[in-house]
Amino acid sequence: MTFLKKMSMALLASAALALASVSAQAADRVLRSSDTHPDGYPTVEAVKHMGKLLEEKTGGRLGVEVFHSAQLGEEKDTIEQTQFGVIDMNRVSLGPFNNIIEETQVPSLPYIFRSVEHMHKVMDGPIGEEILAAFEAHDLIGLAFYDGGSRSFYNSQKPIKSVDDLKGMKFRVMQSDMFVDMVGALGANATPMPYGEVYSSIQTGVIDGAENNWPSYDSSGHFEVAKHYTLDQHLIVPEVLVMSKKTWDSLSPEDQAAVREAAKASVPYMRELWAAQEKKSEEKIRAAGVEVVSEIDKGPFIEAMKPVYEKYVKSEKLKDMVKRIQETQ
Ligand code: GTR
Repeated sequence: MTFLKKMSMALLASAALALASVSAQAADRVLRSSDTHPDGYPTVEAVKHMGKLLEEKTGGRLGVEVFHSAQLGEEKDTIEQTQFGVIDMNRVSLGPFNNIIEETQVPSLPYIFRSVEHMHKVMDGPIGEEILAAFEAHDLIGLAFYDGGSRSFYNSQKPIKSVDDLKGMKFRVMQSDMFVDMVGALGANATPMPYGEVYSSIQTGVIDGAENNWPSYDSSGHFEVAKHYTLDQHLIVPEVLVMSKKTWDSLSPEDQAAVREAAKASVPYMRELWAAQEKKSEEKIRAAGVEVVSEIDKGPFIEAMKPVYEKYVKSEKLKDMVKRIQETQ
């Protein structure tokens, strides 16, 4: 090897080291947090912000590094890894928790919330705290809820203007039995599938479409292959930031309190980013020529969801929670 080549390799190696130390941040202990979304997405930025606050609160004892873009895997798998303590923190939709933690089914019920404001009111109050507390029995600590807007159907075939138009179509849903039944109740077929497989599955015609909010429809690129979006807004499902109980148990009570405070303090920041991103994504998608059906009678959609409530809201505990949510003004 020539001297010059050796020199340039040494330079490269030190540049890589410098990069690694920058991304590993200045904290003594850096917690690894997973997110399926790309860098810059509101959830990713909110957890980064939470990490900064945590570093300040703990005088540099703890920090957070966000592994965005599903670098650590798809949501269902990263949830298991977080339960095992392989991943310290995770920002996920409540959907993939539905099959594991029954309390998460309630805020994931179709049309349970009248509006995003109603969802905030519920999740910011005692019902939200009860749901966060339910994670602990499953080796996770629920820290805070983030926004996920409202989710609507998009597809590659035709504009959907009524429940009838959905008949026989194939949609991807998150890995939750309740969402499979939700799509079934509308007369369509559901395929639970990891988020990362949706684009190619629509492109190759394995499915006709999926359902999501404006920012995810945008950042996933799904709008490029599914150009019909119907704002039926069947779900206003919150997202959640959790910590592995293993990691939690290794922290001092003081640091545990700092984690909780930093997570809660990142919520208003997230909501601001979210509101701005929703607008930006909607503008971009409309400008790209997507056909958006926004005038739609939601009545028949809501009516069709009755069997889903009957099947999933069975125990007294869940019935009571649904009732309290409906009564929340
Ligand atoms: C997004 C959500 C992700 C993921 C995704 C999906 O809106 O933020 O956490 O659940 O939807 O549909 O898989």
